[in-house]
Amino acid sequence: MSSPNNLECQPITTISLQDISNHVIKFIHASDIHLGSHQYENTLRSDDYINAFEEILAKAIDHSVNFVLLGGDVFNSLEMLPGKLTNVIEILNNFKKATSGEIPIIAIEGNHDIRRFSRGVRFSHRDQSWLKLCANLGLIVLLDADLQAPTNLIFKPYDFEKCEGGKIQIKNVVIYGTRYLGEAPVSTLSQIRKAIKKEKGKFNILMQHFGIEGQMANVPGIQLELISPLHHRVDYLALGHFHKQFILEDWIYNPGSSESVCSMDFFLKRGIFLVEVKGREAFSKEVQIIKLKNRNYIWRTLKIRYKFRSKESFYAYLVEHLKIYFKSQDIKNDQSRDNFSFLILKLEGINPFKNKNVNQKEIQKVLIEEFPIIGAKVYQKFKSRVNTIVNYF
Ligand SMILES: [Mn+2]
Repeated sequence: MSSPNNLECQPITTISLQDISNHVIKFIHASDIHLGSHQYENTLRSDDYINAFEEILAKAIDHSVNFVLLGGDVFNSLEMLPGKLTNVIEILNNFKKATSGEIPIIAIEGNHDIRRFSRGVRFSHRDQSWLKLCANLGLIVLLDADLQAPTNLIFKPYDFEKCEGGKIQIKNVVIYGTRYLGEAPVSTLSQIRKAIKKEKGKFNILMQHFGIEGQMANVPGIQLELISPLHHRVDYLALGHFHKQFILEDWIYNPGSSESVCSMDFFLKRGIFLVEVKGREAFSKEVQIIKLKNRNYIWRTLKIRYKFRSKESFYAYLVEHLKIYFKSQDIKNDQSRDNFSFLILKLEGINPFKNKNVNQKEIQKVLIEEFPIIGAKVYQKFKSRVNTIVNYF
């Protein structure tokens, strides 16, 4: 009884609007979230990674996207504190509820998700991950190919009961993905290329976890010309791995890590992409770069020119130097802890002590007590003894 009534009540305009919206697809592409990371063994800092993940999911809701892509290294390692994992599961559960399960999160495993080591044990296979757990709980779609299978079976459609598969179609977008395939998966890439179907009216996305040579100095990656053949079948290559953001040739996209995972990351361009694909057969694409809030950092270099009688006098000297800097930047102590920065302090020049080394942990404690920071990393780049002697003479 109710359904004919409903049909009668449905205005024609709704149908035509739906028809148009079918040809616009929006998604968020993020990567390298490194959940569970404990940068500099700092507990407060570990929440920043979880906050970044929450921010990404909030943006997915704000922009009413059709799906979210996570290009690997979603977790930092197999070692994860139960409390942090519970947080992540809760966030995923809440997201699923808030979106009535209509915004799937589609992920692949990066090298960090499937590390071979845990608690000093080396595994012979990389076959377990927290992402698998999330997929088995029905909270994400985890894509992986069966590279041993014949070409037409390499990417099986995602099976929501078995929680596995290598591809998933959402409207007219087909998303293919595999786990991390090593530093140089060149031969595997041609296998992947052959297994991807290029069909009229379908926009193909391939999710991979590798870097491209030359995009980060001294970090190995695949040569761009070896990836180019993929473009015949792939409209959008969704990468993860390099923590620095890059876009190449209008089809290769790497958002960079969501938070900085090592000190160098603080200086890199990083964020997420909000992508809109329009069209039925010929597609047009708009990619917006979104910068996440992220923890602020302060980088200071201090040259030590003389030796100190006691560690107390050295610490007092450090605090004095930094106080001047904090004052000059108008950074006040009374702000909320959410706004506290992370301090990276590089000590250069000569070792301030005659017969001992600087105690990192003690300095960190002094600095955290004195300044509005959540943590501090102190690098010591003192001249070697030989150099010091040369300087003195
Ligand atoms: Mn990573």
